[in-house]
Amino acid sequence: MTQSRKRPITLTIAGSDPTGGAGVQADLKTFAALGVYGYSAITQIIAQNSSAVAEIAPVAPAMIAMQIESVAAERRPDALKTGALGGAAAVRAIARAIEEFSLPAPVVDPVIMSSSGTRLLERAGERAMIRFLIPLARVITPNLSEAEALTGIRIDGDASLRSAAQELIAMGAQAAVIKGGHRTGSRDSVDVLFDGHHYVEFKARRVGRGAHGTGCTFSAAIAAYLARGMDLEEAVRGAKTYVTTAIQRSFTLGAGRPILEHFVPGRSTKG
Ligand code: PXL
Repeated sequence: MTQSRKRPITLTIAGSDPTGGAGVQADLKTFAALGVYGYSAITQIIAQNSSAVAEIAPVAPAMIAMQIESVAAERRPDALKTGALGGAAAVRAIARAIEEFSLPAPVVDPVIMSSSGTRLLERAGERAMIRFLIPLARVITPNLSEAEALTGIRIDGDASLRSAAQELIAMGAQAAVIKGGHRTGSRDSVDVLFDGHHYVEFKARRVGRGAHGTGCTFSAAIAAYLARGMDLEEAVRGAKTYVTTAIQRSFTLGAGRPILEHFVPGRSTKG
């Protein structure tokens, strides 16, 4: 047996989706598809399918922190992402664990609602995210409504979108990608990356019809590519391509929203 020191490891700190379409399960499939080893720390167990959330059982904040501590003690991950976190105490425990174990700056997917419309982060959790987690972020990846909720800026065009990105940097994130997938009136889905200096737009033809787990998969792919050593812009570009292909090949399980096909080719080379 060999101990693979070279194999990149990515950690997801997120909620469980038993369909496997979103949450921790989608993250682990994304990591596997993109050639990185996956660790996972579960924040809430969610009884749901691709149509609706039935019940949420939050994991105690100390237990979330202990999961992170256990895997980080084995070997420190090369990158990490956060997803649905539940409440303020969980957000705080996670931020504290990231600092205490000197983990890499996280890709923060500020999940507020499930794609079926149930709250996965309490309002106090939003405030805790602004106070404790956003200041640690390598990049934050809100959709339009999450960007509006976190910044209080109504996004109705390019200027206000850029203002919201600036506000997220002012909160302490190193970079922000605001996802334009939910923007209406365009044939394209345009994501805007701002690193405090430059704006970069990532455009893809709008595909699909509201697949389940696209945000989870996008942020997981960014983390996977960062773990493989890409710079942020390349990681975001690769993640956008990956998620677009996964949406194009999506399928349905039943009456609910489409499930992504995660096992599609990603970028094979560095940088
Ligand atoms: O896409 C947001 C999201 C995040 N995390 C979990 C989810 C969902 C959407 O349904 O189930 C666990």
